[in-house]
Amino acid sequence: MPDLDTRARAILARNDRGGYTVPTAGLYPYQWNWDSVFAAMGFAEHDLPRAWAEIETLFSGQWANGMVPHILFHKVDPSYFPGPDVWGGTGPLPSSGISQPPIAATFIRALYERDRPAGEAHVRALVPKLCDWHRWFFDWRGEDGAICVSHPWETGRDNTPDWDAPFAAIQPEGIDDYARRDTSHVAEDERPRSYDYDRYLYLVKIGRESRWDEAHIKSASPFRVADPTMTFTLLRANRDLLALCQAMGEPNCEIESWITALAAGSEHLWNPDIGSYDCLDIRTGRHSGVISNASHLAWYAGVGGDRMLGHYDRIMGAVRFGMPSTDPGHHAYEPRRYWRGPVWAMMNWLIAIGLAEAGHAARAEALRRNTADVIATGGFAEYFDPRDGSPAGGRDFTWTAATWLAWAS
Ligand code: 2M8
Repeated sequence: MPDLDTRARAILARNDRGGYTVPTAGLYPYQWNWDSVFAAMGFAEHDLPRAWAEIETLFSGQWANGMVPHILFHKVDPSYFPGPDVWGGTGPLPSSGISQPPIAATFIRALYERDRPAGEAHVRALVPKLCDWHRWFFDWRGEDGAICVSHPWETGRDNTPDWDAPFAAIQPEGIDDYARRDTSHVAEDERPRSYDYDRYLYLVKIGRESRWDEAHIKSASPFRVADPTMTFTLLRANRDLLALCQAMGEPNCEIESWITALAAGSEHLWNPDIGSYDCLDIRTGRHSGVISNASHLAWYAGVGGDRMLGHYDRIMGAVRFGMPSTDPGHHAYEPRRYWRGPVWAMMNWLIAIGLAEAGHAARAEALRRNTADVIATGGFAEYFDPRDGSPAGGRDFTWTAATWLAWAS
């Protein structure tokens, strides 16, 4: 659809701040980690050098311990809270103190495959950085091969019902008064509740006050949850990183051992009570009992065979537009509230990559068409109501435009 193509390219151009894109003006005026990777794939459709620049700007914020932050605050903008002063990041650029789903290696590989000669120097420079970042996950987020988060924002699925039980155990004491900015851009009932924000800020305070001392956070924070988004994207990313190393003539057995550990660790996320992958609270040993869109990333990680197929077909059959971020059959499902129900186009893309690779080409293609329909219906919104495709959250959204250009269109 040429009109949508033009609009999508215009959104990328409008959100371009020179070397990096913002997810959308106003609501998110900084560079976000996984948003930038999707943005790069959108740019790659018409401007490959700009795609590489996006990734390189992201890695310019990498910390000495290997962590690649979830937000880089290139230019302070009061339209977003919490900003750099609240985070107190200790890296080379003003940044947050946590990371985000490590999808970069996978899509760096895809950029490289588009044009190997043009990509070679970029890949050579990025491979050691990717190795350092992936090692950081093992050092500080690994639990028996499953990858944990120290903050919900690290998964990118900020207010999924997966956090409801761990959050109920947190008393957010001693947080300063604060004023949210998100609800001045987006309707309150499409965003997390104040209850969640209090806990988000309490966890940021623990990190900031320790100067992001990961050993302290790992032992002292009340929140440590193993998560399918992180475990599955890192497993997949390591396979792609290994392929990049091999292409550069630098085979790396450390990565092979990570792959083995993550494949075994994925099993800890299998909840036999619901027959699905979900989150595992390391502090209590309890599963979340939530089937989310991240549960369906098992194919993307190449684990579990077709264990999720029954749930996949049931859930896609229950909504007009899928994949909802929470199973509509779950009591906490809210079709318009952010990560508690709405459809996220870029998650669909990741799910479809996995489906196609697992031999489910028809389902992958149906998901692509369904995603194209939801974008044609609701525009380039941040997320969509699974019932009617109506837009929710931010508008003119970078990753929705990029997902359109690189996959859905
Ligand atoms: C959302 O998260 C930020 C915090 O990181 C927020 O709500 O303030 C999430 O959807 C996350 O996955 C995404 O990367 C970010 C920017 O689009 O927004």
